Amino acid sequence: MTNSGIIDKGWFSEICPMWEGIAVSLKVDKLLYSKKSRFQQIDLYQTCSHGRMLVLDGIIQLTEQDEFSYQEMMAHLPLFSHPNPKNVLVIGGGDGGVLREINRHDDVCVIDFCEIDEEVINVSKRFLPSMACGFDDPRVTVHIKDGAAFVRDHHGCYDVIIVDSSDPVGPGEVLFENQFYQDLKRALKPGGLIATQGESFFLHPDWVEKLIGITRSLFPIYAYANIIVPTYTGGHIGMCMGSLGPKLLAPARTVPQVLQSQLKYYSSGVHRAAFVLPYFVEKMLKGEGI
Ligand code: SPD
Repeated sequence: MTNSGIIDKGWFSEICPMWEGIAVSLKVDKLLYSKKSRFQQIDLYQTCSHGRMLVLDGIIQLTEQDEFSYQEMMAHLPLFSHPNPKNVLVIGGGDGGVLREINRHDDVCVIDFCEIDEEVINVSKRFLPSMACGFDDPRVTVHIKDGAAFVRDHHGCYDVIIVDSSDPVGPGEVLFENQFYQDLKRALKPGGLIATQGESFFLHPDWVEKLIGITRSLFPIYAYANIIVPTYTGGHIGMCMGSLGPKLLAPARTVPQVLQSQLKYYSSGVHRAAFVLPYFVEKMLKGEGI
């Protein structure tokens, strides 16, 4: 195994110690790009059935075929949970998919976008133009920086912070620590909220329990949402949310029809449904163990 994943008889398999003994495989046609950046191995495949696929350190980040579910939920669920989001920070997500979705919100005025690895942005602009299409929006400022350091230096600035991180192996590890969450809270304006990539309650309940525990200890309102993503191992991923005011479980505003018509996954019904969780996860939310 290399940190590019495994290729066998034309199939890419996502083998990772974080989900021992289970893997998603996609038949691939061509490796379009493969290079180690300062931070990680970046691979871009043409798959046979799911369009192009971005892989970082052997882990699938997205495929063109189903990326919309993750990117729409990571953007619209937190933004529609807030009554009036004007200032938004995105950490990670160098492919630009979450940014594309945020840009659909006309009322958002300032979007700070902080990504540690500029190469991911460059590769996405070159190979994933349908995702990396929002960097030139005049509201967007791109910061090539460590997200943890960036939030440490910003106090009381944002209505919504979205952390589109990779998994807690490699450069994303620090984004799963208590200190980072404390810094996120301090970077919020009064009434602000955060949404972070929250892993899978089937594959790593230990991580989910840790993230929920941190959020519960820091925020008066917290929640955990489920997102279906067929090409992530386990078929889904979660979003951890902490709020200084907004209630989270339902949209705080009507989703305008013009915006809704541009989406494939998010809707006000999906917003509410995402928080309906299996009983064992409900117990984790209450701190009653796994
Ligand atoms: N296990 C994969 C988690 C990947 C989360 N980030 C995806 C980036 C898409 N914008």
